[in-house]
Amino acid sequence: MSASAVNAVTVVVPTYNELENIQRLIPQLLALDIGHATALNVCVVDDNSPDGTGAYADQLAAADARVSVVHRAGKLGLGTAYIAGIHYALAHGADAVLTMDADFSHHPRYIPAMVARVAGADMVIGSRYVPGGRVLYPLSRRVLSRGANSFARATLGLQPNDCTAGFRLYRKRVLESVPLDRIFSNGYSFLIEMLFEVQQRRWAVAEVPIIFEDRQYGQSKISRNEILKAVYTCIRLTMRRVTGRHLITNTEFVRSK
Ligand SMILES: Nc1nc2c(ncn2[C@@H]2O[C@H](COP(=O)(O)OP(=O)(O)OP(=O)(O)O)[C@@H](O)[C@H]2O)c(=O)[nH]1
Ligand SMILES: [Mg+2]
Repeated sequence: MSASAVNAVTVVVPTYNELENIQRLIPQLLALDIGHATALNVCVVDDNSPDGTGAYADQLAAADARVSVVHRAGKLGLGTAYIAGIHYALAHGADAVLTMDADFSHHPRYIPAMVARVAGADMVIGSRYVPGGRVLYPLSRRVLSRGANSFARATLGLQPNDCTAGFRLYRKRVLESVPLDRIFSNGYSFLIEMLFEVQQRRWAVAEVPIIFEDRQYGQSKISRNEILKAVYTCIRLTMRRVTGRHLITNTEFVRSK
């Protein structure tokens, strides 16, 4: 599928108790140079964080029209936070949506390269597992992450090297082609299921190397049973693959528009 540069990127940042991080992250995002022809907006999706992340994001939004905040009543999970942010971004003029963690594991310094790369692709992954990419994590987490990736790739035939990364840039047409509200997985499972849907539609997925660093501020929110959910997601999607349910491809989708 032919591609072109994107004009308006919205960075969706799901947050739960990330005050110290968004104080640093959002100014850095707003200061990024992603090319003069491309606008960058930020959408924080906050789940009523007890540490006041949502209220702080509101202050930033009042000071800069490029920032907006989606408030949800309580901790409803990362997967649905991505979906809420994606819906908001598409309804407000984005032609590409970038998702990232708030805790600097996904460093904003990689965003210009991701935006440049999407000019020749439909989706770009900020990838730990391509040459030039790395993970600065304790060994146990590295093993877990590698294991999850290998499992998802082996069971679902996913092609990218990093299938569980939340650092992703999607073109609008990709997001519109996927039934977002039917994806019920959360956390890592959401990321696997979303990539499965994208690959099923044969969108062109590129990877840009990133160095993934452990968070410096705040605490992890991903629970251990995410691992079980991710395994279940792979089994469920494998069943779907085996039963051969027909899904329209990207070209059919674009033609039908
Ligand atoms: N809105 C919202 N954001 C969430 C939720 N759970 C996690 N997040 C955010 O999603 C991002 C990823 O969560 P992390 O806790 O960093 O998960 P992780 O990177 O696997 O864990 P660490 O490596 O320990 O940081 C962060 O920006 C979180 O604040 C949630 O239920 N709702
Ligand atoms: Mg993190």
